Amino acid sequence: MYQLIGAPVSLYTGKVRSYLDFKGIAYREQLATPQVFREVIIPRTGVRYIPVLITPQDQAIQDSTEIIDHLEQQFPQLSIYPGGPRQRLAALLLEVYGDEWLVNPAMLYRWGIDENRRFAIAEFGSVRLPEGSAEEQYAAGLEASGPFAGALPRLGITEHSRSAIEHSYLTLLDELNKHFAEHAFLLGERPCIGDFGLIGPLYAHLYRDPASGRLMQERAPHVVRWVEWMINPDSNRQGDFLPDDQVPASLLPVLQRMFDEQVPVLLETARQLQQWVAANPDTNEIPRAIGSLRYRLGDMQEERLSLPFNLWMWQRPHDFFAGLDDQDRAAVAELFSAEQITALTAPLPVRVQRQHNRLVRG
Ligand SMILES: N[C@@H](CCC(=O)N[C@@H](CS)C(=O)NCC(=O)O)C(=O)O
Repeated sequence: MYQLIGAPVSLYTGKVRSYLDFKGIAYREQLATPQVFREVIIPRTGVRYIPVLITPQDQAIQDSTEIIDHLEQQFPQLSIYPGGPRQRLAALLLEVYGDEWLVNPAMLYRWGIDENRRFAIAEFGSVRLPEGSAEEQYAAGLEASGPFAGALPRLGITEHSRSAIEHSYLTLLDELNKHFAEHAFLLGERPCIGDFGLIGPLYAHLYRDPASGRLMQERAPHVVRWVEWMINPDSNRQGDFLPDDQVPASLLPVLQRMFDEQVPVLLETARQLQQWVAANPDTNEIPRAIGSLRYRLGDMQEERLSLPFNLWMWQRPHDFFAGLDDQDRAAVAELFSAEQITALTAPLPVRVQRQHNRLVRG
């Protein structure tokens, strides 16, 4: 049987769990306790990330996207990758948006609101010290969560950027609420890879942390309904993507938001990676951060680290578009603006790949 190593508080564990449940794949969930880190995660993957999937053949896979793509090959029925070029591209983009950008509101709301912060600390503690008393767990949670809470400024989540991140998130909730009032999932009656990208932050943090959950209930009940279908899939609800490669108009503002907020960061990261490679011609492994950049939300600007892993995710929609024939490109151009396509096709002079769970030059 498959084993999913992760934790209830973990964003990317939530993404994979939701996928396993949707597919009806039998698995056992194992809490990523310190002992499991020591005995399994670190020796088997060489890194300290969750989730990790252990397959029945005893393969250990880290990274939610690699796990899902591995399982898609084993369980091709009810594919989460739509066949049509427009739907497929929208799905791949929204996975990148959820995985690599909505982490910002997720982190801000978790660590920037006392009630959520206390809840999360207790939850971290229950993973670190499953048998401990509430006080022992809280103390352990304080220590275990330190690096996560401490990462906010490096992600550009500061007092200066706070209200712009809140505004962006609340507007996104309104946009998604309108969409999910009409559609079960992003692209119709079946979740796509984009739904699984969004569910990470929108479940583990923004639904499950108590103050964020109340906010979502009050402001965006259709988003709550979507989260609940994502985390508790009903085997009777196994429909299809919308016909004729349709991407509903209600998703266009969400895609535009990604192009406005996140894509400039991705393109600047690609530029910095080219410089980094020129300055480090003999180094194959790419560090987690290669410098810093200014990002913009509305008229707010703030500094954050440039994280080349983002480009590994961005290569997916980028390469998908690059591989389309003229007819499919024309179909995509009916949905995406010329500016969006220019951004999507901006060259990626340095390719990245993952090798033994580390990012290296491709
Ligand atoms: N891209 C990875 C990200 C995994 C990740 O960042 N997991 C978090 C927990 S949700 C973690 O383990 N962080 C540890 C760290 O950042 O050092 C994936 O999709 O699995």
